[in-house]
Amino acid sequence: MSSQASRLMSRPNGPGRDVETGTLTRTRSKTQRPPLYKVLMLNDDYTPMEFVVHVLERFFGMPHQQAVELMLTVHRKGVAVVGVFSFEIAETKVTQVMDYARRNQHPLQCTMERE
Ligand code: TYC
Repeated sequence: MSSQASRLMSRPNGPGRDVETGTLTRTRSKTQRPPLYKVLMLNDDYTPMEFVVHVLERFFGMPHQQAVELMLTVHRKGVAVVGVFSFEIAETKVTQVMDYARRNQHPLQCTMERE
């Protein structure tokens, strides 16, 4: 059931005046946003730079030049956020990257954390 529907059901007389007490009633609608998750790429000493660039293009839809720059940020700093997603999408990205790295025998690590 939608949150709008449940709000209406919990206040069957609708916004306005309580039928018994005459009290004016109003419910404030606080819109809930789903939590977001950062996907992080970790540096290591063995994964080739070109492979990381390819991963950023393939799984994160990044243009080549942006992928090169972000790869170099990870290389220099040790870690960088490569995208922010809903839980399900972030989890899928992490799984795809980890599987792809493993299949290609690279130790590349990718994780997620709540924003
Ligand atoms: N440090 C790696 C190298 O010098 C390159 C690299 C960059 C590896 C980013 C992982 O997430 C990474 N070949």
